[in-house]
Amino acid sequence: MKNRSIKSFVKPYLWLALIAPLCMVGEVLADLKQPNYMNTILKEGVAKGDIDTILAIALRMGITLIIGVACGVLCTVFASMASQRFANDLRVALYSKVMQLSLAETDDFSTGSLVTRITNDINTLQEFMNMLLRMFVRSPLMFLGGVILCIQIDSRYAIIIALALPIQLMIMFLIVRRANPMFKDVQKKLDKVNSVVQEDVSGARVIKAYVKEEYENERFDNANKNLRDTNIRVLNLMSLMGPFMMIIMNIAIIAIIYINRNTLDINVSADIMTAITYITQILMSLNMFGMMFQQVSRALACASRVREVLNCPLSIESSAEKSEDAESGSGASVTFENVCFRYPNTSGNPVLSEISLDIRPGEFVAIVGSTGVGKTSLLNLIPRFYDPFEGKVLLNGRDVRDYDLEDLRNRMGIVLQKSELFAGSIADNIRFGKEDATDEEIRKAAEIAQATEFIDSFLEGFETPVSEKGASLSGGQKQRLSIARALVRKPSVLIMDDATSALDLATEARLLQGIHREMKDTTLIMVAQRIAGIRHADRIAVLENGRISAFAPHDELMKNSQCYREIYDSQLKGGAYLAE
Ligand code: TTP
Ligand code: MG
Repeated sequence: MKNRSIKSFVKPYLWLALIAPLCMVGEVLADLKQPNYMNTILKEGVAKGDIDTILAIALRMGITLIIGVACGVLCTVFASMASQRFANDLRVALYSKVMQLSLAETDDFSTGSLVTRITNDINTLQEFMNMLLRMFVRSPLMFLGGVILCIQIDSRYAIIIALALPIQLMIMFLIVRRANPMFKDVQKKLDKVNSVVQEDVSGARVIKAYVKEEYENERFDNANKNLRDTNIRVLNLMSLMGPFMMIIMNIAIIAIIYINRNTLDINVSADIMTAITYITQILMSLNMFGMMFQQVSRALACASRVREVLNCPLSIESSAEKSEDAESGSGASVTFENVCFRYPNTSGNPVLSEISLDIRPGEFVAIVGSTGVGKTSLLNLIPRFYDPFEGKVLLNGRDVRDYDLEDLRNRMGIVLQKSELFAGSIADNIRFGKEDATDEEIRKAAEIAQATEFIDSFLEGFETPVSEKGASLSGGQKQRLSIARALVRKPSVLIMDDATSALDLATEARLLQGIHREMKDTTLIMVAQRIAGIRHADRIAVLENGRISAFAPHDELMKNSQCYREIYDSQLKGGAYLAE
């Protein structure tokens, strides 16, 4: 995938982005003209008591005002259209990139930070663009226009401006320089707040179980306080700008009056008023510069964060080619050739070393081993959740890296160790495995997964709503739905990671019989803790210290593998499972 700059997202709306500043020019010209009219009213009208002139100029003032306001409204409309559309496109692109990220990258960014980037950071960019199209045009124009028109009234005012500007600029520079790093900090603190919220909301059950509300509240409070304090510090700093401007402005007014101290009549007063208005405009627009710098530094911080995700290289990339061989339904062979694997950004002993396995199409292979030995990691390599750093994984004799990623994963039914369901009905959740599955297929998959019994006991059957993350179902029910979701796609390879742990032995046995009967051709790779369920597997791989120590049918392993025998003894002879 080629890298995209943030600028490229502005391109489609360039014409909107050009019209908006043009309208702003109109508004500024109108605003600059007003003090001039005021001056004429005072000099020609009020001083000479000429009501007609007053009315005529007032009318022109009114018209100019209307034109100004109209230009202003149009500018706002175009600027909003451009910035909202730009932000929308960027958000969509960033979201789809986040969906593409490999697990290694999502782990790295953290969920909270990804959410902040998609929401808050892009919002900031949107506000910035809006401001860019309006204030960034308004301030310099106001400034220039004000300076020129003010000096036109009396060239001596140039001295006042020349004295006031450097002081104001200096103050602004000092403030902005201190504020800049704080903005980066604010975004980071926001990440933290989002991370805590995310973790706590999704882990609410555990928090309640351990009565950790207080502790978690504190953790959230801390994150939140941090954010608040940083925000307040920045705002305090920025708010210094206003009072400073007022002081400078008042000194400037005194200076103007001082220059005119000997000739204070109505004509001069009119000039003074106009000059004060212009000076105010000049200083105000200068103040806006300050705000703009602030926005620029905020936007830069956010842009770099968005870019980081947008152009993050994918560690798992799809190979372009689609392969036509073997339609789903018929089993596929899975081969591990000397695979070594360790998680990205970790060091030390690899999780898996020199794994070689040759799983035939349609075979039922079980993987056993003590907890934490790397069973899940081994399965993760087949759908390319991660890539091995040495060796190859092959599907139907072809390196999984040579498959189109979507095609590769579509050939598999994967039941993860932790069941994840989504909000929706039971049928929706099963249909997640195959979008166009008929009701018939869904029921069939549920039947094999031994789920119909409990589904039918619900009043609404397959239409029973499942709450977020499947919270409304029992662990075993969730597992069976996850299995049905994998079965409905009639995969070539069915991967089950300890997916029957919450089922009793009899249900597990019926499930495996069902799969064996209905999906004879499917290759089944199953991690299990309990030997009772998998003793009839064609072959069983024993994983020890990240290596395969034996790979044979049950009877043979009983004779040859000490590790296997130990597991068997601990479970059966020890009386842990009396079902045998
Ligand atoms: P797993 O492969 O998860 O071990 P397992 O599936 O055999 O364990 P269980 O029976 O409990 O399900 O983990 C192997 C090692 O890899 C373990 O030390 C933890 C580590 N690991 C990571 O560092 N990152 C990961 O994302 C995972 C899944 C594991
Ligand atoms: Mg596991």
